[in-house]
Amino acid sequence: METVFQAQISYNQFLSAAGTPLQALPEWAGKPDILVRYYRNMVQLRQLDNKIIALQRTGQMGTYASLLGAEAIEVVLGELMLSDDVLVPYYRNHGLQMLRGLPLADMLSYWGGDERGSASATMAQDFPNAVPIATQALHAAGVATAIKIRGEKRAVVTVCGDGATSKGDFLEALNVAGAWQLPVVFVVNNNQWAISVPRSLQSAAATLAQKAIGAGIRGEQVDGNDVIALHESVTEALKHAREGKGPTLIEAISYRLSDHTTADDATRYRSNEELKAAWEREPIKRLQTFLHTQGWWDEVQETAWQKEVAQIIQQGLDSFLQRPPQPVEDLIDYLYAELPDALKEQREQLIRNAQPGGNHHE
Ligand SMILES: Cc1ncc(C[n+]2csc(CCOP(=O)(O)OP(=O)(O)O)c2C)c(N)n1
Ligand SMILES: [Mg+2]
Repeated sequence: METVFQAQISYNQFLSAAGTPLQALPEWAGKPDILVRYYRNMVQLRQLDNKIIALQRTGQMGTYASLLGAEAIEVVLGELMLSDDVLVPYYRNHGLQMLRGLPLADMLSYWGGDERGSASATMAQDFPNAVPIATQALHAAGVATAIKIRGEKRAVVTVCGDGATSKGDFLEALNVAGAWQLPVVFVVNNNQWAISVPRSLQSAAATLAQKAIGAGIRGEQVDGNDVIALHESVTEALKHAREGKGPTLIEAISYRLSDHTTADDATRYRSNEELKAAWEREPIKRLQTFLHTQGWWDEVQETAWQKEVAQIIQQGLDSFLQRPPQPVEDLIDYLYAELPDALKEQREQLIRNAQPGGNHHE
């Protein structure tokens, strides 16, 4: 018998969990600018994440999907995607959306249940969050098809979770992206859990990256807590896409340090030991250690930045909390070009009920 095909999946890592280089670093990492920006952005996202959870716990925010542990993926994609590229995000990409210009108050509006948060002017090219699992992968393939037909040099980036890679939509998107050589980058945030389903039960495949092989596209694994490794992999994948050299699947190994959302309690299905071990590998501490060692960041800068971030967050929060409520008829107004009669009646009822003294039990 002869071997007709062989494949390998590589794993990319530069910084150990302890923040020490494991191999020679790329040239750009020999200077502080990008790495310090990564650090500052990650710190900002983490403080914001804590704040939003506190708001939810005090009844001022809707159900929220934390991005605790995914900060590195967010900041690297935010840095490397160009404004002309298109982001087709899922519900754990609000850090990335903000780095692409979504104002904090709009982001908070979305999570507060106000869809005006998805209609921000800065999101003219990007898609709104996909909550239905893996559907965004197909949307991304569609956008990439349009870009290819027009002959533009733009990349589409779509992100999903480990659980999403089991969905038909994801595999169909990979397949068409390979068949048509589309300018798209699929990033899998493999945070080891899909609500209460662990990665070990999700798929018998040794890596999720190898799903790329079946579709005939590039696929690799990268340490999703290591900004340097992510930067290298994403740079290469975006270059391929923009130059018409086809799609890439990047499996970023991370860990969901939070509950699935604020509606979940992860202590019911995963061990404290596992969580504790994951905190040893998280992305911020290791970069902080590296920056300290290089002399590029110190305690004084840390304190000043934490304080500045608190102010930025408070400003965004104030403008979110002061935003006049959405007109109640918005619930219906964007569903049809021509409103059916039954909904016309409901719309009037809604408006009447929303007025002070309206009969809320009608
Ligand atoms: C089509 C569909 N099925 C089920 C759900 C319910 N659901 C919401 S999140 C989730 C798990 C997703 O896990 P993963 O893809 O690993 O992403 P993560 O939330 O861990 O980032 C499920 C099943 C959904 N939103 N959409
Ligand atoms: Mg997951």
